[in-house]
Amino acid sequence: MGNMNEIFDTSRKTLQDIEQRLEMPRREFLQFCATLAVTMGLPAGAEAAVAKAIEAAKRPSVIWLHFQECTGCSESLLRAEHPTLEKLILDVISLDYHETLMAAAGHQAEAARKDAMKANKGKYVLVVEGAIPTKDKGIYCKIGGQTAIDLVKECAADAAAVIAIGSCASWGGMPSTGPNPTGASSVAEVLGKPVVTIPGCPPNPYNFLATVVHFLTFGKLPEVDKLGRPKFAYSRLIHENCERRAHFDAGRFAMEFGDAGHRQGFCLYKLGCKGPETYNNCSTLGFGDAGENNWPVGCGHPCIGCSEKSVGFEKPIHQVARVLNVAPPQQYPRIVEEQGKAASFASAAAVAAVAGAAAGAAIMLTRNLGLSHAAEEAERAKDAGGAGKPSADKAQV
Ligand code: FSX
Ligand code: SF4
Ligand code: F3S
Repeated sequence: MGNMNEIFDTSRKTLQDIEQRLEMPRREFLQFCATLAVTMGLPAGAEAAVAKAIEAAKRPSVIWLHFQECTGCSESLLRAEHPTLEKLILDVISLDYHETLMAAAGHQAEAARKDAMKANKGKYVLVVEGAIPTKDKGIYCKIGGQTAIDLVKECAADAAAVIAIGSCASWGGMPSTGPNPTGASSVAEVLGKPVVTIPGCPPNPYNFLATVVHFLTFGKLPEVDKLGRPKFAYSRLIHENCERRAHFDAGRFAMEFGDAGHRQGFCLYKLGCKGPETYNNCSTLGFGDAGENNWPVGCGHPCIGCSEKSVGFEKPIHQVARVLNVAPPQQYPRIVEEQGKAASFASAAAVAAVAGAAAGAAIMLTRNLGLSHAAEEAERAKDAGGAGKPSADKAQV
């Protein structure tokens, strides 16, 4: 894998081309490639391979279907600067069918989709946004006279890859919440086979872009977990890398919106933050280009677990989360660093003992959080003249 200098030295011409095509300075283009490489968790220097793939690859044809959703996924992609979607459409992917963005309508639009599918048979990427209603033979969502069920099956048949973008397409999302009158289902359920999923309501556009660019760079989709989520984005809990984690560990919590703790940026766990049971990279990546801390918790709102099935849109927003992992956050300094020699058995054992004690302490802390939360609730109910019913929101470990 090359590095930035190699790119500058050997590919000056192509970088100039790309500079003109994207109307962006090459430095910004390389920064964009570096951001995507970091998002994908690739080793240092990989941005060169990403840059080469973007400038050299034949733009893959992308067919983008919309079903039961709010179009927030497309909206969030439109907010992805460096480069803007418009430039990506022109340079990185060939977006041949997208109902919200295409100029064509009616029969013209249908013809564009069919033409693109025929011309790129077996090579196009199908992106699906939105859940698919399956009740009553799928009559609750029809496009051009076809049900969403038929449309997704037809388009998936000859696709090189299928990507479900957003929680709706990934696992049903908001349209599938009880009582789910339309039988809203995920793409994988309707196709009867696994697909790559980029959950989130909306998902971070960089996770989608990084997935597509991985496909361009390596000719295959990134490694995914058992739910089809790219591991580079969804293998860590939000809680593990949250900027408020030190407050959680120290027991400093906002108890109400606008109280002193909330104003001081304390942990939002007791306001129902679902970061401890939600796998996503929101706490490390942020959204859009509006600056630091641009994500729900960074803005002072608890994570609602929008990307996590059985959490987002299912658990009450103010119910406290299950704490799935009590290990210290990644950014905490490591106790044993590899510095050319292996740690001794004794030091490894000492570390394990300390880690065990820390985990135990954290479990106790978490249990106590649940108890203290329940006690506070009961106290408040008593003050308010209620029956003092203990809260059902007890943290479970
Ligand atoms: Fe909306 Fe997309 Fe949510 Fe769903 O995002 S932001 S309702 S995940 O399908 O448009
Ligand atoms: Fe951050 Fe929420 Fe975890 Fe608190 S509970 S540290 S706010 S993710
Ligand atoms: Fe959603 Fe929580 Fe991230 S609400 S956007 S998963 S911080």
